[in-house]
Amino acid sequence: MKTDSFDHILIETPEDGIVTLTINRPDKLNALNSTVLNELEQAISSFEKSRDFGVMIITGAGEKAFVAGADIKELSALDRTRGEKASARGQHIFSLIENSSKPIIAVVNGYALGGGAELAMACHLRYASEKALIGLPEVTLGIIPGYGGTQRLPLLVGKANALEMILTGQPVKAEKAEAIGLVNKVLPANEVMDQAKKTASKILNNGPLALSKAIQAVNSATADGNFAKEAALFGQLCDSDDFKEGTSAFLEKRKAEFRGN
Ligand code: CO8
Repeated sequence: MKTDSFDHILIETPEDGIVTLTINRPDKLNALNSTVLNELEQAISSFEKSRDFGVMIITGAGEKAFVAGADIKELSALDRTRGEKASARGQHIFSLIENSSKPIIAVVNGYALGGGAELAMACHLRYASEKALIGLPEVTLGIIPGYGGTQRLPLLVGKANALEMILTGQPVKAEKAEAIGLVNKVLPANEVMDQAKKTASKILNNGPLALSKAIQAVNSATADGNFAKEAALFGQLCDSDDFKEGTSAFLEKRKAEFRGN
Protein backbone atom coordinates (compact mmCIF):
# COMPACT_ATOMS: atom_id res chain seq x y z
CA MET A 1 0.00 0.00 0.00
CA LYS A 2 1.19 3.50 -0.85
CA THR A 3 2.58 5.01 2.35
CA ASP A 4 4.80 7.94 1.43
CA SER A 5 4.80 11.19 -0.55
CA PHE A 6 1.67 12.63 1.02
CA ASP A 7 1.79 16.21 2.33
CA HIS A 8 -1.26 16.14 4.57
CA ILE A 9 -1.95 12.47 5.21
CA LEU A 10 -0.01 10.10 7.44
CA ILE A 11 -0.30 6.37 6.83
CA GLU A 12 0.70 3.83 9.47
CA THR A 13 0.90 0.20 8.47
CA PRO A 14 1.82 -2.06 11.38
CA GLU A 15 1.80 -5.75 10.58
CA ASP A 16 -1.66 -6.48 11.92
CA GLY A 17 -3.75 -5.94 8.81
CA ILE A 18 -5.06 -2.58 10.05
CA VAL A 19 -3.97 0.62 8.33
CA THR A 20 -4.36 3.97 10.09
CA LEU A 21 -4.85 7.09 8.00
CA THR A 22 -4.41 10.41 9.82
CA ILE A 23 -5.51 13.65 8.18
CA ASN A 24 -2.53 15.80 9.10
CA ARG A 25 -3.13 19.53 8.82
CA PRO A 26 -3.51 20.39 12.50
CA ASP A 27 -2.77 24.13 12.14
CA LYS A 28 -6.02 24.37 10.11
CA LEU A 29 -7.84 21.80 12.24
CA ASN A 30 -7.35 19.26 9.42
CA ALA A 31 -9.67 21.16 7.06
CA LEU A 32 -10.10 19.41 3.73
CA ASN A 33 -8.39 21.42 1.01
CA SER A 34 -7.95 20.02 -2.49
CA THR A 35 -4.57 18.49 -1.64
CA VAL A 36 -6.07 16.59 1.30
CA LEU A 37 -8.95 15.37 -0.86
CA ASN A 38 -6.62 14.22 -3.67
CA GLU A 39 -4.41 12.41 -1.20
CA LEU A 40 -7.41 10.85 0.51
CA GLU A 41 -8.60 9.52 -2.84
CA GLN A 42 -5.18 8.02 -3.60
CA ALA A 43 -4.88 6.45 -0.15
CA ILE A 44 -8.36 4.90 -0.30
CA SER A 45 -7.72 3.50 -3.79
CA SER A 46 -4.39 2.08 -2.65
CA PHE A 47 -6.04 0.49 0.44
CA GLU A 48 -8.73 -1.02 -1.78
CA LYS A 49 -6.10 -2.69 -3.96
CA SER A 50 -3.82 -3.80 -1.13
CA ARG A 51 -3.76 -7.47 -0.16
CA ASP A 52 -2.07 -6.82 3.19
CA PHE A 53 -4.68 -4.65 4.89
CA GLY A 54 -8.26 -5.57 5.72
CA VAL A 55 -9.49 -2.61 7.78
CA MET A 56 -8.71 1.10 7.67
CA ILE A 57 -9.05 3.57 10.57
CA ILE A 58 -9.36 7.27 9.70
CA THR A 59 -8.62 9.95 12.28
CA GLY A 60 -7.35 13.54 12.58
CA ALA A 61 -3.99 14.83 13.77
CA GLY A 62 -3.65 16.86 16.97
CA GLU A 63 -5.72 17.17 20.11
CA LYS A 64 -8.56 19.33 18.80
CA ALA A 65 -10.01 18.11 15.57
CA PHE A 66 -10.99 15.12 13.51
CA VAL A 67 -11.69 17.44 10.54
CA ALA A 68 -13.19 20.96 10.91
CA GLY A 69 -14.74 20.87 7.45
CA ALA A 70 -13.97 21.72 3.88
CA ASP A 71 -11.36 24.47 3.63
CA ILE A 72 -13.41 27.66 3.83
CA LYS A 73 -10.70 29.71 2.11
CA GLU A 74 -10.94 27.46 -0.96
CA LEU A 75 -14.74 27.35 -0.72
CA SER A 76 -15.00 31.14 -0.74
CA ALA A 77 -13.73 31.26 -4.35
CA LEU A 78 -16.42 28.94 -5.73
CA ASP A 79 -19.17 29.98 -8.12
CA ARG A 80 -22.15 27.89 -9.19
CA THR A 81 -20.36 25.73 -11.77
CA ARG A 82 -17.24 25.16 -9.73
CA GLY A 83 -19.30 24.68 -6.57
CA GLU A 84 -21.39 21.92 -8.10
CA LYS A 85 -18.25 20.28 -9.47
CA ALA A 86 -16.42 20.53 -6.14
CA SER A 87 -19.41 19.03 -4.36
CA ALA A 88 -19.58 16.13 -6.84
CA ARG A 89 -15.82 15.56 -6.49
CA GLY A 90 -16.04 15.26 -2.70
CA GLN A 91 -19.13 13.06 -2.99
CA HIS A 92 -17.17 10.76 -5.31
CA ILE A 93 -14.28 10.39 -2.85
CA PHE A 94 -16.61 9.80 0.10
CA SER A 95 -18.52 7.23 -1.96
CA LEU A 96 -15.24 5.36 -2.49
CA ILE A 97 -15.08 5.14 1.30
CA GLU A 98 -18.70 4.08 1.73
CA ASN A 99 -18.44 1.49 -1.04
CA SER A 100 -14.99 0.21 -0.11
CA SER A 101 -14.95 -3.60 -0.14
CA LYS A 102 -13.13 -3.45 3.23
CA PRO A 103 -14.42 -1.80 6.41
CA ILE A 104 -13.34 1.75 7.22
CA ILE A 105 -13.73 3.05 10.79
CA ALA A 106 -13.70 6.74 11.78
CA VAL A 107 -12.07 7.65 15.08
CA VAL A 108 -13.64 11.04 15.75
CA ASN A 109 -11.11 12.61 18.09
CA GLY A 110 -12.49 16.17 18.25
CA TYR A 111 -14.35 18.61 15.97
CA ALA A 112 -16.06 16.84 13.08
CA LEU A 113 -17.77 19.72 11.31
CA GLY A 114 -19.22 20.12 7.83
CA GLY A 115 -17.10 18.03 5.46
CA GLY A 116 -15.49 16.43 8.53
CA ALA A 117 -18.84 15.13 9.79
CA GLU A 118 -19.61 14.03 6.23
CA LEU A 119 -16.32 12.13 6.07
CA ALA A 120 -17.14 10.34 9.33
CA MET A 121 -20.64 9.54 8.04
CA ALA A 122 -19.22 7.93 4.90
CA CYS A 123 -17.20 5.50 7.06
CA HIS A 124 -18.78 2.19 8.04
CA LEU A 125 -18.35 2.64 11.81
CA ARG A 126 -17.71 5.68 14.00
CA TYR A 127 -16.13 5.77 17.46
CA ALA A 128 -15.99 9.17 19.14
CA SER A 129 -13.93 10.59 21.94
CA GLU A 130 -15.86 12.23 24.79
CA LYS A 131 -14.72 15.63 23.57
CA ALA A 132 -15.96 15.18 19.99
CA LEU A 133 -18.37 17.79 18.62
CA ILE A 134 -20.15 16.76 15.45
CA GLY A 135 -22.17 19.09 13.28
CA LEU A 136 -23.09 20.50 9.91
CA PRO A 137 -22.59 24.28 10.23
CA GLU A 138 -22.80 24.96 6.47
CA VAL A 139 -25.94 27.12 6.74
CA THR A 140 -23.96 29.50 8.95
CA LEU A 141 -21.82 30.10 5.86
CA GLY A 142 -24.79 30.43 3.50
CA ILE A 143 -24.42 26.96 1.95
CA ILE A 144 -25.61 23.40 2.64
CA PRO A 145 -23.71 20.17 3.27
CA GLY A 146 -22.26 19.16 -0.10
CA TYR A 147 -20.25 16.01 0.52
CA GLY A 148 -23.23 13.70 0.95
CA GLY A 149 -24.36 14.90 4.39
CA THR A 150 -27.93 15.70 3.36
CA GLN A 151 -28.29 12.14 2.09
CA ARG A 152 -26.41 10.15 4.75
CA LEU A 153 -27.39 12.00 7.93
CA PRO A 154 -31.15 11.21 7.77
CA LEU A 155 -30.31 7.53 7.25
CA LEU A 156 -28.24 7.50 10.41
CA VAL A 157 -30.29 9.67 12.75
CA GLY A 158 -33.75 10.00 11.14
CA LYS A 159 -35.18 13.00 9.31
CA ALA A 160 -36.14 15.06 12.37
CA ASN A 161 -32.72 14.85 14.01
CA ALA A 162 -31.02 15.43 10.65
CA LEU A 163 -33.05 18.54 9.90
CA GLU A 164 -32.49 19.89 13.41
CA MET A 165 -28.74 19.57 12.94
CA ILE A 166 -28.68 20.88 9.36
CA LEU A 167 -31.10 23.80 9.87
CA THR A 168 -29.61 25.06 13.14
CA GLY A 169 -26.02 24.38 12.09
CA GLN A 170 -25.38 23.57 15.76
CA PRO A 171 -23.07 20.68 16.57
CA VAL A 172 -24.03 17.88 18.95
CA LYS A 173 -21.81 16.61 21.75
CA ALA A 174 -20.50 13.06 21.64
CA GLU A 175 -23.06 11.74 24.12
CA LYS A 176 -25.99 13.03 22.06
CA ALA A 177 -24.33 11.76 18.87
CA GLU A 178 -24.33 8.28 20.39
CA ALA A 179 -27.92 8.60 21.62
CA ILE A 180 -29.23 9.46 18.13
CA GLY A 181 -27.12 6.83 16.33
CA LEU A 182 -24.64 9.18 14.72
CA VAL A 183 -21.72 7.35 16.33
CA ASN A 184 -21.45 3.74 17.45
CA LYS A 185 -19.85 4.44 20.81
CA VAL A 186 -18.27 7.22 22.86
CA LEU A 187 -15.11 6.57 24.83
CA PRO A 188 -12.55 8.55 26.81
CA ALA A 189 -10.09 10.23 24.44
CA ASN A 190 -7.25 7.88 25.36
CA GLU A 191 -9.33 4.74 24.75
CA VAL A 192 -11.07 5.48 21.49
CA MET A 193 -8.28 4.35 19.16
CA ASP A 194 -7.85 1.11 21.12
CA GLN A 195 -11.57 0.42 20.79
CA ALA A 196 -11.40 0.96 17.03
CA LYS A 197 -8.44 -1.41 16.79
CA LYS A 198 -10.19 -4.05 18.91
CA THR A 199 -13.22 -3.90 16.63
CA ALA A 200 -10.97 -3.98 13.57
CA SER A 201 -9.23 -7.11 14.91
CA LYS A 202 -12.57 -8.84 15.44
CA ILE A 203 -13.61 -7.92 11.90
CA LEU A 204 -10.33 -9.31 10.53
CA ASN A 205 -11.21 -12.78 11.88
CA ASN A 206 -14.03 -12.94 9.36
CA GLY A 207 -14.09 -13.90 5.70
CA PRO A 208 -13.01 -10.98 3.49
CA LEU A 209 -15.44 -11.94 0.77
CA ALA A 210 -18.32 -12.03 3.25
CA LEU A 211 -17.28 -8.62 4.64
CA SER A 212 -17.24 -7.13 1.17
CA LYS A 213 -20.66 -8.57 0.28
CA ALA A 214 -22.05 -7.47 3.66
CA ILE A 215 -21.03 -3.87 2.94
CA GLN A 216 -22.54 -4.10 -0.55
CA ALA A 217 -25.77 -5.60 0.79
CA VAL A 218 -26.20 -3.02 3.57
CA ASN A 219 -25.35 -0.16 1.20
CA SER A 220 -27.86 -1.47 -1.34
CA ALA A 221 -30.62 -1.09 1.25
CA THR A 222 -29.95 2.64 1.34
CA ALA A 223 -28.52 3.33 -2.11
CA ASP A 224 -31.09 5.77 -3.46
CA GLY A 225 -29.58 9.00 -2.13
CA ASN A 226 -29.98 11.95 -4.48
CA PHE A 227 -26.40 13.15 -4.45
CA ALA A 228 -26.75 14.99 -7.78
CA LYS A 229 -29.52 17.12 -6.28
CA GLU A 230 -27.30 17.98 -3.31
CA ALA A 231 -24.44 19.02 -5.62
CA ALA A 232 -26.76 21.13 -7.82
CA LEU A 233 -28.23 22.98 -4.82
CA PHE A 234 -24.75 23.45 -3.35
CA GLY A 235 -23.65 24.98 -6.68
CA GLN A 236 -26.65 27.35 -6.77
CA LEU A 237 -25.79 28.65 -3.32
CA CYS A 238 -22.20 29.35 -4.40
CA ASP A 239 -23.58 32.14 -6.61
CA SER A 240 -25.49 33.80 -3.75
CA ASP A 241 -24.57 36.97 -1.84
CA ASP A 242 -25.29 35.10 1.41
CA PHE A 243 -22.51 32.60 0.61
CA LYS A 244 -20.02 35.41 -0.13
CA GLU A 245 -21.03 37.06 3.14
CA GLY A 246 -20.90 33.80 5.16
CA THR A 247 -17.44 32.76 4.03
CA SER A 248 -16.02 36.32 4.19
CA ALA A 249 -17.36 36.67 7.73
CA PHE A 250 -15.61 33.44 8.81
CA LEU A 251 -12.31 34.47 7.21
CA GLU A 252 -12.57 37.98 8.67
CA LYS A 253 -13.51 36.49 12.09
CA ARG A 254 -16.81 38.39 12.39
CA LYS A 255 -20.52 37.54 12.53
CA ALA A 256 -22.25 37.10 9.16
CA GLU A 257 -25.11 39.41 8.15
CA PHE A 258 -27.32 37.48 5.76
CA ARG A 259 -29.85 39.25 3.48
CA GLY A 260 -31.46 36.22 1.84
CA ASN A 261 -30.18 36.64 -1.68
N1 CO8 B 1 -11.47 25.89 6.72
C1 CO8 B 1 -10.34 26.63 6.73
N2 CO8 B 1 -9.68 26.96 7.86
C2 CO8 B 1 -10.19 26.50 9.01
C3 CO8 B 1 -11.36 25.73 9.08
C4 CO8 B 1 -12.00 25.41 7.86
N3 CO8 B 1 -13.11 24.67 7.81
N4 CO8 B 1 -11.61 25.46 10.38
C5 CO8 B 1 -10.62 26.03 11.10
N5 CO8 B 1 -9.76 26.66 10.28
C6 CO8 B 1 -8.54 27.39 10.63
C7 CO8 B 1 -8.86 28.73 11.25
O1 CO8 B 1 -9.11 29.69 10.23
C8 CO8 B 1 -7.58 29.00 12.01
O2 CO8 B 1 -6.59 29.39 11.10
P1 CO8 B 1 -5.61 30.64 11.48
O3 CO8 B 1 -4.87 30.15 12.73
O4 CO8 B 1 -4.73 30.75 10.29
O5 CO8 B 1 -6.49 31.81 11.76
C9 CO8 B 1 -7.18 27.60 12.50
O6 CO8 B 1 -7.85 26.67 11.64
C10 CO8 B 1 -7.63 27.31 13.92
O7 CO8 B 1 -9.01 27.57 14.01
P2 CO8 B 1 -9.66 28.57 15.07
O8 CO8 B 1 -8.66 29.62 15.48
O9 CO8 B 1 -10.96 29.05 14.50
O10 CO8 B 1 -9.87 27.56 16.29
P3 CO8 B 1 -10.95 27.69 17.45
O11 CO8 B 1 -10.58 26.66 18.45
O12 CO8 B 1 -11.10 29.09 17.89
O13 CO8 B 1 -12.35 27.28 16.76
C11 CO8 B 1 -13.76 25.92 15.37
C12 CO8 B 1 -12.53 25.97 16.30
C13 CO8 B 1 -15.04 26.21 16.18
C14 CO8 B 1 -13.82 24.52 14.80
C15 CO8 B 1 -13.61 26.99 14.25
O14 CO8 B 1 -12.32 26.83 13.66
C16 CO8 B 1 -14.61 26.89 13.16
O15 CO8 B 1 -15.74 27.30 13.33
N6 CO8 B 1 -14.23 26.35 11.98
C17 CO8 B 1 -15.07 26.27 10.82
C18 CO8 B 1 -16.05 25.13 10.98
C19 CO8 B 1 -16.97 25.07 9.77
O16 CO8 B 1 -17.75 25.98 9.50
N7 CO8 B 1 -16.89 23.97 9.02
C20 CO8 B 1 -17.70 23.74 7.86
C21 CO8 B 1 -17.04 24.26 6.63
S1 CO8 B 1 -18.07 24.19 5.21
C22 CO8 B 1 -18.00 22.60 4.72
O17 CO8 B 1 -17.36 21.78 5.34
C23 CO8 B 1 -18.74 22.29 3.48
C24 CO8 B 1 -18.58 20.84 3.08
C25 CO8 B 1 -19.19 20.60 1.72
C26 CO8 B 1 -18.39 21.26 0.61
C27 CO8 B 1 -18.89 20.82 -0.70
C28 CO8 B 1 -18.24 21.49 -1.93
C29 CO8 B 1 -16.87 22.03 -1.88
